[in-house]
Amino acid sequence: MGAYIVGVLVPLVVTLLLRNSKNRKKRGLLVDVGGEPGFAIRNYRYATPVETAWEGVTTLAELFEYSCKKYCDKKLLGTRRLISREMEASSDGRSFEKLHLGDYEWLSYSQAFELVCNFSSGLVHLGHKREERVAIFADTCEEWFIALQACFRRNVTVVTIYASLGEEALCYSLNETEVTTVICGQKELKKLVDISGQLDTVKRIVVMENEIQSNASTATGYSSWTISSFSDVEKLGRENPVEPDLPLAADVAVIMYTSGSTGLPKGVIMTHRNVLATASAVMTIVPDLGSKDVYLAYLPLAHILELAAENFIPTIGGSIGYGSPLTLTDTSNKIKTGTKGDASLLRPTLLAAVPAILDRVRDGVRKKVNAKGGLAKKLFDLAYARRLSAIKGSWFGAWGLERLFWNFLVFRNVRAVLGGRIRFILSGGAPLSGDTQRFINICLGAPIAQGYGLTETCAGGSFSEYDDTSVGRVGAPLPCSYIKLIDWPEGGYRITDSPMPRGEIVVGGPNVTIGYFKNEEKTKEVYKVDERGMRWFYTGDIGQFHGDGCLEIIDRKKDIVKLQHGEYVSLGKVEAVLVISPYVDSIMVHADPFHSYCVALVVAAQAALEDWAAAHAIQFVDFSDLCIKEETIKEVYTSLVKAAKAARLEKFEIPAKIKLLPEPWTPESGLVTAALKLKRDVIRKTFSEDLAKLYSSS
Ligand SMILES: *[C@@H]1O[C@H](CO)[C@@H](O)[C@H](O)[C@H]1NC(C)=O
Ligand SMILES: *[C@@H]1O[C@H](CO)[C@@H](O)[C@H](O)[C@H]1NC(C)=O
Ligand SMILES: *[C@@H]1O[C@H](CO)[C@@H](O)[C@H](O)[C@H]1NC(C)=O
Ligand SMILES: CC(=O)N[C@H]1CO[C@H](CO)[C@@H](O)[C@@H]1O
Repeated sequence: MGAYIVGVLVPLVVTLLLRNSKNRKKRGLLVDVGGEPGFAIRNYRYATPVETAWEGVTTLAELFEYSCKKYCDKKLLGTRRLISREMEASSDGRSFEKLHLGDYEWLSYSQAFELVCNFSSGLVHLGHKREERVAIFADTCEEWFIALQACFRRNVTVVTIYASLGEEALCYSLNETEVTTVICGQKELKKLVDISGQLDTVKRIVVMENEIQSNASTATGYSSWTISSFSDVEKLGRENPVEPDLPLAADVAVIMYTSGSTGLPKGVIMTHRNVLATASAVMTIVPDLGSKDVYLAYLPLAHILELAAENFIPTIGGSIGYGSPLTLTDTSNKIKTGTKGDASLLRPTLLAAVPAILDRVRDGVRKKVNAKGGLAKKLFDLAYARRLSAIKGSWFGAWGLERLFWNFLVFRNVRAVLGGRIRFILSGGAPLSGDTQRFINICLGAPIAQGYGLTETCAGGSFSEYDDTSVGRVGAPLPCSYIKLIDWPEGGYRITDSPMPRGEIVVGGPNVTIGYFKNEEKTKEVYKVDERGMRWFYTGDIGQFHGDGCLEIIDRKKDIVKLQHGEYVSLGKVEAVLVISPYVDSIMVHADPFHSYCVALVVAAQAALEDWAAAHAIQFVDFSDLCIKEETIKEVYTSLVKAAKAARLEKFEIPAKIKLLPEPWTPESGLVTAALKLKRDVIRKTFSEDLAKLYSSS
């Protein structure tokens, strides 16, 4: 039982020796700021907000050129070549398209820089004037990055649009920004063709040839548009080079349309200074960055977290390998059986993720372990429990010999799923559950830094540091921002609350954007400049500051509804509790101020419910049929109440009625955002009849 000696005694000694170092490090300090009174915190290392981490660099165009000149022959951009598309039959007889992808092929910094300069010149010859805007509408890929940098070198503002955005929103954003050139993928071209009649300002389309995109028919016959291929534009520029026309720090780099959870999208205006401040700040969070770092890029570039990450990786001489959520691991949906996923091939060291993706990784690992059962499961559970207590004990304990032991014995296989070299994960876009954070943290052996920020603050906001092992918090303010809490008496949150000050989160600093494009009214409502010239953005989120200066998000103003008898229900809080039920895939709680109780729409977890039905010999035609059965609803409801009780929800917080839905909510269906956040208004509209029924049948 040598393993036990290593496993139990060594860490015990290490933990005892280090007990004293458990005093919490101060990560955020009080700061005196102007504007509305509140409780303001700054990063402990920087007294004033940081604007750039690179001397003499003030724009993203300069930053890219600076990096390329520094790292010439090192690898910058890597893309997998498509070998073939194949149809594969799954166990239930349906067939799916799978991709057979080759190795990563790399462009060096010098090569990438040359392509950027060429494409930039090509745009000029295509007839694109610098005061006109370009839209990039495509999945994340190498061409996206090159096109972005090319536009920056001509001081051309780039409009970004989520590839999963609906037609209406697409039309609206292209029209509002009077875009003349759209750079898109093949499948996005098809979408554009469908709405071509409504696009008054678009003159040119540049289509990426990226083979991984589906092979939609190339449009012809739209005489009003000039359609060129990406390589044509690059060639045009190569043969007719043009001097760059570089922007200044205050020029607009990007207008980013956020897939807002309500109504039409809003375009957030970001200057070079804004994005640079964010990239500088991210630099300070990740320890030991260097040219050995490899970043796996697969989140939408239309998301600020991804955009900032891809702009800062070149500055450390790192490499960016492209992938997609559907080809990420060996078992991803689109990967040909027996071939490698992006992560296991690239073996990245850094990864950005949204909670929904990490949740999937966690569920995948759990499923695998449970399926194995027996000794493997026992060993996993033991290892997990040991690591958990070590991490909770102290950070140093987390690094002991035992860690090496369990990593070798148990977690090595889990780590291999993402290539085995991950040393840091950035999570943003939505709050990550403490459970997932711990799980990924332990299984991958890599810290997860959880960030909080909005497109409006240009991802600036807060970030937890690599040596902070607590869960559920989003860290201290970034070096580029101040964070202030202000009273929201209506919702019952005050900065004088005990044990922690609570209130609406307001973010200030050079990272705060100018406002919404062509929407002064909305801009005035949520952005304010104080008497000292500092710009503040009112987030509408509710937070509390811990004693060490770290922020925790506890609520959202919009998601708090006052019921008929005056009790406040925080929809997000209740959902976070109920989603723990194994029968729940997604859930939306709905509260109506004219009723004294709330109700919920529950997207049922198919596998779990079918297992239950099989175990209880319940007959059903298909899953939809199972979801309307009285006994199914009862079973799910009982499990929700159990979760609610375990979390000590109040009676009025527990939905009185539920409706089970068989179809999952996906970004394509428009019911959730690309980051899988609920679009409450859309869901309410879509299921308005069901909601009405839930209330009427009481
Ligand atoms: C960049 O473009 C904007 C908008 O066309 C313009 O106002 C600004 O002066 C340009 N910047 C430089 C340095 O020419
Ligand atoms: C496009 O914008 C113009 C004004 O900029 C407006 O008059 C027109 O109705 C818009 N078209 C669509 C399809 O939204
Ligand atoms: C894909 O596009 C190419 C070039 O346009 C064409 O030759 C090929 O037949 C297409 N493949 C499929 C599967 O549609
Ligand atoms: C948009 C914005 O707030 N810009 C500010 C960025 O920070 C510098 C200096 O801190 C200010 O001069 C800008 O006004």
